[in-house]
Order: sequence, then structure tokens, then C-alpha cells
Amino acid sequence: MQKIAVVKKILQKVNHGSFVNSSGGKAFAPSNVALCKYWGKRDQELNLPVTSSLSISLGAKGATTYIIEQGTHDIYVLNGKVIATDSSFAMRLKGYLDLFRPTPVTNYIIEISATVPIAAGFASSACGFAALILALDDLYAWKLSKQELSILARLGSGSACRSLWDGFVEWQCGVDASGFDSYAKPLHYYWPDLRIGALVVSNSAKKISSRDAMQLTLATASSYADWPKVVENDLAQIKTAIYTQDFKLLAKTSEANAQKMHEMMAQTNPPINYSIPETQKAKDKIFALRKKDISVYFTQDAGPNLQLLFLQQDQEKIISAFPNLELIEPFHITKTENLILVDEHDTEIGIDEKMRTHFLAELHRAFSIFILRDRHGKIEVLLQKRAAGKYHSANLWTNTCCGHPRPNEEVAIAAKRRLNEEMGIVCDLKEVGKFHYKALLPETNLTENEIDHVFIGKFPEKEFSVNPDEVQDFAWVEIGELVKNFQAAPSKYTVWFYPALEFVLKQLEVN
Ligand code: 2P0
Repeated sequence: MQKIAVVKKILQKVNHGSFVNSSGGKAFAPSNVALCKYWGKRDQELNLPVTSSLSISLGAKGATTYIIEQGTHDIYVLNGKVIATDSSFAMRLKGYLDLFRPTPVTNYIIEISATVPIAAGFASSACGFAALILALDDLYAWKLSKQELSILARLGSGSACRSLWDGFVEWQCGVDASGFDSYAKPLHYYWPDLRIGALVVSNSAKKISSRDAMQLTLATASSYADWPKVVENDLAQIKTAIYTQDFKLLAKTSEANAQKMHEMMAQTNPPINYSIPETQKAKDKIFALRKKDISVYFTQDAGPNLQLLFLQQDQEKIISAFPNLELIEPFHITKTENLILVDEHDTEIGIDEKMRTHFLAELHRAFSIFILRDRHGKIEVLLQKRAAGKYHSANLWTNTCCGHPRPNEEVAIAAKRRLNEEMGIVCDLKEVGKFHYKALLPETNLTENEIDHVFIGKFPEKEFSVNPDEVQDFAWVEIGELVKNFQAAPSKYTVWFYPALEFVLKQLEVN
């Protein structure tokens, strides 16, 4: 399949080009560093990887891109300087933009400002293409989901598909030949003490691009056959380390994964060596610090520079060992969400971070909303199908909207807020009961343990538009049909759906 066919398929529903924001489009995307590397493609046209990979985004380090339709030819400006149109940078950008021009005479002015060193092994193409696709989404008001934007960013550069989120991000390789199942997903884990140190030992450009190096490895390195197994194992270890906040496991596994990637490159024909003597000196210094019980590890991309991994508690010692280190706080700008912890009687007992709450199965307060309408005397319920990128219960059908109240927020107020954020519906809601349920969520290591307040509301008979990052589809279903549908295929619905629906059924009987 060609890139253009993928773009057409994704843009067909948005009437691309019918709206252009006259003041342009703008977006920021963070750079990312892979803890479990992407190395080797099964499809070079679509940048489809042989294996999955996992990265951490670099907080405020990344690219901001502004794009506007204008002029008779493209103009690209990088950090205030106009880029020559025959440079490889400009040609790669032009080739990507050609996929999105609504007419052959559409031209752009693009201004990119990057806070990562360009071409020094800091994934500048990752944040560059990610910021560009987000800016295009803004320019043309496509309002695509992050999952769709991740697929489009991948067409520019593989690792760009991971740069659409903060924090830890996993790119699932997928199996589909056209790559519609090959996109990234955030892990939603918050680790504020984690630090990354960018250690630049050389600013010179790479002798061989990672694009060429990864394919040479795949074609000629004898141990590449073992790589998928290595990645499978390392991914599992890294995810366990993240979920349990086990720094040593995370950093040790990431370092070993990077070393394995470079070992494979030593076996290619001709061999590839991205390291310079300063790289090895820096690694030796890291090993020596570890002997002194200072917990510092490294990862290395396709270049001589290193990214050090450590925790805030060791920050000062590590900076004094590497005075030129650029300190990155990956979670500095990440917004975390706190939930209200409760006891069995729904009395507030504290607050905790959302992902940790679900990981530790702590009992917390939640709500489920059902929006109803009357069609010729029959009651219909508005269902949503959860977006593919949701942190749990992705792709399952459920009630109109669910969520959690924030600390100091009344549950009824939170329900109204969330209904508008997810479904674009504003209406009065009535609480019809609450219940406690606890269930391990399928395909995750998360547990829902909630006191769920059930609300119903009458559809205001107004147009509404859903948030594509939350909801991929919706449907009105007559309530009797809905019960039958659920009984025929309960696995298509979320675990809380039916117990919550029973409150609605009871309520309708009473009236
Ligand atoms: C990674 N790297 O996972 C790996 C590890 C470098 C080392 O992804 O050809 O610029 O555009 O898909 O994304 C660099 O490769 O390659 C990269 P293309 P990309 O971060």
C-alpha cells in the first residue's frame, strides 16, 4: 500500500480542504527516547516495524510547528533560519506535505522551533513530524483522534508516532499489511522523580541514517533473528518496572536493550559503529558510578550521544560527574489526575493519582451516565464505543459517558462536566442510585474498584459532536433490544455496563 492511500482513507470522513483556518495551525510535540528500541521495518514505505517499542517523552523538549497556506512555493524556517529547498531536510518535509495538499497549487509557510539538538540523536524527526501532523490537524480542523494522528505521523518517521503523548508510550507493531493497527498508545503512568540526562559527546551529523542502518541490520546481522524475542522480553520487563516503579529494573533493561541494538550493528556487513571514543569513556564512567552505588544507567540511539537514566535523589551526584549534562524532567509538564478515595460507605478517605488508584485497586468514587430519549413511546439509550486509545476497556460499548469526580468536586457537577467533554451534550442529570463493583479489567493489569453513581438525563434534542480521543462511535438503541444484545454478546460491553443499566431499568419500571 502507498502512503497516499492511507492518508486518503483516514481523511475521507473529514472532508479535507473544505475548511482552512486562515490564521494557520500550531502545535507542540515532545521528543521521545526509546527504552525498548524500534529497529527494523517490515514495510519501508509505511514505516511498519518488525517489533513493538516503548519510549518516554522528553517533557518540554520537543518541537513547536506553525503552518499556514500561503504563496507560490513552500518556505521552511527552522529555528529562525530559512532552509534551502534542496536540502535533505526540506525534501523530506516536502514529500510528507505532498500527502496533504488539498490542491496541487497549495503551498505552505512552516516555522519550526526545536528545543532538542537537531540530528544529534535526540529524535528530532520524531517530534518534528508529530508537531507537524498536529499543526495540520489544527490548520484543517480535521479533529482526528490521536490514534489516527499517530498513524499519519508514522508515515513521516516511525518514531514520530510515539511523540503525540507525554510520559511512557508504547507503539504496538500490529500485523495488518496497511498498518491501521500500527500506532502508539500512552501508558498513563506518572513517575515524577524520573530524570533523563542528555549527554552530548558529539554534534556532528551521523555517517549513516538510522533509516538505512536499521534495514542493513535486518538484512545482514546474524543475531537479528533473536531481536523479536529480546524485544518481547524487554517490553514485558519495562512495563512491569513502570507499573511497580522499579527504577533499577527499568533502567537495567533499557540499557541492555540499547546495547543489544548496537551489538547487532557490529555484525552488519559492513559493520556500523555509531560510538566514538568519548561514548565509551562516558559508558565507563557510568559503570564506575554504579560500582559506587550511584544508580545511573544509559540508553543510546543511532548516534554517539547517550541519554542517562536516573532518579531525582541522585541528580546532584550525577551532574557533578557530568557537568555538561542537560537535565530533562519528563513529567514536569504532565498533567496528572487525582481521584477521590472512599470507604465502603462512600465516605471520602483521601486522594490518589488516577493510574496508581487503578493499579493498586483502591476503592474510589466514579459515575456512569445514561442519556435517554423517547421515540414513539419507546425509550432509547445513547451508547458510546470507547476509543481505541483509552487506558482500559478500549473498543468496548458502554453507557453514554463515565468518569471520576476530582477532589473537592461534587459528583453531580463532575458528571455534567464530563458529559459535555466526552459527548458534547449539556443537560440536567438525575442520580438514580449507586453500587460498588470490583473487577480486573481485560487486557490490562488494572482493577476497577469503584462506588459508581448512576445518573440519567433526557436528551436535549440538539446536535452534538463527540470527542474522538474518548469515543470512536455512538448508537441509539431501544432499551429492550439493548438488554437482548447484551445477553447475546456480553464481552462487547464494559464490565460496569450491565449493573449500571439495571438501575435505569428499575427507574423506568417505577415511572
Ligand atoms: C527508536 N530509533 O525506537 C529507534 C532507536 C533510533 C534508535 O526510531 O525511518 O527516525 O523515519 O521510521 O523513526 C529512529 O528512526 O526512522 C529510531 P524512520 P526513525 O527510537
